[in-house]
Amino acid sequence: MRLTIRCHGARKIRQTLLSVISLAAPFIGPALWADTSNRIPSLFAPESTPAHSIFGLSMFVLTITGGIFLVVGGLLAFAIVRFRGRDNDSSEPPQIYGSTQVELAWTVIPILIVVVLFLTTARIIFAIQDAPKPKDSLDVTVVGHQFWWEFRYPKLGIVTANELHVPVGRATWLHLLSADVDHSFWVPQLAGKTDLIPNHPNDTWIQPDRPGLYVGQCAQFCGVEHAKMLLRVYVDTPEQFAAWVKNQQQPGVQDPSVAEGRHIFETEACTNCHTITGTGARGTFGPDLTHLMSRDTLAAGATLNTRQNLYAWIESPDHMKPGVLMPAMQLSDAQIDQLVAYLNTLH
Ligand code: HEC
Ligand SMILES: [Cu+2]
Repeated sequence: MRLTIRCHGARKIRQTLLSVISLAAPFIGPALWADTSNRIPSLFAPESTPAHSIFGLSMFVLTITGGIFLVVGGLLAFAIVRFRGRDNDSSEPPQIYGSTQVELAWTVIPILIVVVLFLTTARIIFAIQDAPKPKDSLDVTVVGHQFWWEFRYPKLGIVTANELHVPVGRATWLHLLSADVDHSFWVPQLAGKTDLIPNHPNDTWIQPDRPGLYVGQCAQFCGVEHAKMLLRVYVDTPEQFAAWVKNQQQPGVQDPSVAEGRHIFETEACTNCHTITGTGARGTFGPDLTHLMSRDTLAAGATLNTRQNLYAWIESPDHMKPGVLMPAMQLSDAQIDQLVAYLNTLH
């Protein structure tokens, strides 16, 4: 080993390090810690049972790897400064060939560290996977579609889309399926990622501690609109949840003042892809629209559910979500107006 690094002094290194840190800080800081509200999908603010143990494990791994970084970086910096080439010294440093002690140390210590990391990770994975399902847990079947989420509550007779409602403090068991390609269910504050794979059902579960809105995202690339396949989980108080269930179980309303719009809906191809209970529409290719107005967003979080956005969506879905699998239906402005008036009654 021969050290020939010529360095113009520790001052220069210190200056460079300081400028790198001060440049990176504004980006790293807010991304990891600034957020304590629950609107950012942050791994560092767990609010549900499996997410707590995943957070604990990440902290443990970060501490160990951070310690390794400090030791290795410290020794490296020390060697660079202490053994740097000096201007008045052109002699060759001592040449050392092999050292059983050092080689044993840098083989055995990393093996021990890897074994510890492996065992802790395996223990947490199995504890989450093998957790017994509580008797009072809520069952939800999640079906991934290009590019939206279908949520079915088989025991409650509810079908909805993109916005999952669950009660606080109770376990919700999620049975994950896919209608087309691979997707992945990921709400970082609630649980780890679990993939939705065609013909291979997976299960995961959440037991949130606090009511609120928790956001997530499809975490497996599934096509052109993967980025706009967002997830919203509403953790409701038991009363809110009961009221939500009661509303979802109602059949679609039949408001005679919007009969025109309903007629357009029923005679255009909308019915091939969408369901509205209480009408002839039974399609399952797109989201169930029976209680469309009970949702805050449209098209898997792509935009807010407002009258203008609904109009723009029906006029040209591709405009809002390029590559989406709902076609523009070539309707007149008056027809879209009537359709939107009808959809606005679906609470
Ligand atoms: C070929 C099938 C198809 C047809 C026909 C179709 N849609 Fe869609 N629709 C979809 C799909 C798929 C989505 C989900 C798009 C996404 O989020 O990626 C969707 C989404 C929607 C949404 C947003 C729902 C939500 O909860 O986010 C509305 C509203 C809607 N469609 C209304 C209509 C109306 C009104 C018509 C008739 C004029 C219609 N659709 C015709 C397939 C279709
Ligand atoms: Cu995706």
